[in-house]
Amino acid sequence: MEFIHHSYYPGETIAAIATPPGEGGVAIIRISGNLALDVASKVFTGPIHQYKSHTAHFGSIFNEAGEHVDDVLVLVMLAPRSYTGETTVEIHCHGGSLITRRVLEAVLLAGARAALPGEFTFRAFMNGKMDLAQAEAVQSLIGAKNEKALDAAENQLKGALSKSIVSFQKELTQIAAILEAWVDFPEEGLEFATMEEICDQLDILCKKMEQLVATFHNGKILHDGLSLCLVGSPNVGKSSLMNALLDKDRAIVSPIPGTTRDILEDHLRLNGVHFKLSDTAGIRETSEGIEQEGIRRSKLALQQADLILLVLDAHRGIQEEDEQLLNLVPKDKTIAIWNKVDLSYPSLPDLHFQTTVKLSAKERTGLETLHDAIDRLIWQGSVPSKEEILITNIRHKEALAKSIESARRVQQGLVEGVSPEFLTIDIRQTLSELGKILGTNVGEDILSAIFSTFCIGK
Ligand SMILES: Nc1nc2c(ncn2[C@@H]2O[C@H](COP(=O)(O)OP(=O)(O)OP(=O)(O)O)[C@@H](O)[C@H]2O)c(=O)[nH]1
Ligand SMILES: [Mg+2]
Repeated sequence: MEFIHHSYYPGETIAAIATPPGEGGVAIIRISGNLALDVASKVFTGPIHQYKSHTAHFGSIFNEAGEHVDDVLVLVMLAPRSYTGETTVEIHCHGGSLITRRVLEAVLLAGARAALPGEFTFRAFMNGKMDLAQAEAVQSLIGAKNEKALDAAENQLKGALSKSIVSFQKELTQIAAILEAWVDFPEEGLEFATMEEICDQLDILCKKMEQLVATFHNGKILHDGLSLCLVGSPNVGKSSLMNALLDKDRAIVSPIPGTTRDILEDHLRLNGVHFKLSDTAGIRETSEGIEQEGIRRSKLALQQADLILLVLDAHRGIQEEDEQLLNLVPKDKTIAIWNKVDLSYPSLPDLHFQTTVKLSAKERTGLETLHDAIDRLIWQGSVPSKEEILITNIRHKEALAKSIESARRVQQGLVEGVSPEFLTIDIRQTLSELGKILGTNVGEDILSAIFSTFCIGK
């Protein structure tokens, strides 16, 4: 792996196209570093060094050979008032991919180095413009697939998560100081706080951290979305329901059992959550090779799904193939669906699922009830509010979990009368784990792993 650190010299001037590839109205080439103005002045016709910070100027770009490349708008942001904290020049040119590349080439020939993925945000982090949790929020913000994920990313970028981590650190630092005082001055140390007081304080702190970790369930749903898998025996109407949920004619529907063979996937958004919806081959005993393979894939998809929609035919009632499926699906993540209720049906047996929904995929009735049932099952009654601080990142979750573990060790140690010398080690450990979330105490490998997932130009 190429470590972003290896090519990092503070202030070195970097450049990249910041807008997505392809044609567009405008494209932006971003230049950041100590020599940003010098580099830009070599390619731009106006007196860049004389421009005030945060002003825009019209002019032309010429390349090294003196050829006119494009007429552009140039934006100057002087250090430290820029995204990276360094002097930054943005060139807004016409949005054709060829023009944009030519402008970038001219800028690189004028002395800038091509930026690595995420290098602008990396600079912002290195220059103290944002901590690591905020830098990661930039990526989540760009990648947010729904409104709730966007809210969570915005909160994180504004520093809501960072603030709670800092407040945990403050409290722990105080406790660490008291424990260290005990080590150095066993007599006077006890004047600062009693052991019971520290135990209580640690307990409250751990509970707060535990509450934050518990938001990861919801945070992950918002950040990554969920996989939702339609399963059932042949002909019960899985593909019809796929089409009804997507509100388009996505899958082939036919009265012949065994129509769907491959797994069909599509994206679905329900109440602000992103789902990967899969339609699968109807599961039954068969000797036909292709169908067997389809069924093998269905069973695999069923195991991997976050949520299962088990489709049953209300008109036909439960048959042996359905019985087998009813035993196969994990009940806690399955919604049972009686389909075809537009036809006549006998009284339906209780299947002992948390949720059972009656609908008609063909007539598209009862879908609202299914939406609500999905919502209830995923949020387990606690839909996150707009302001709630959510952990959406596994790295943060793990660091918090380790912090709690070592903080609880300190608490236990106090109860058992362990010498404070040993406890200070654990409390330092807690602080260091929390620091990882904000980006202190993290190694090059972690930084590289984080920033390499960014796009070039961000
Ligand atoms: N009356 C009625 N017919 C339905 C309904 N849903 C599906 N069907 C019919 O049932 C038949 C099978 O539907 P599909 O959606 O292809 O069923 P499937 O479960 O995907 O079947 P396989 O892919 O073969 O496993 C078709 O003739 C559909 O028109 C419904 O809600 N009501
Ligand atoms: Mg089908």
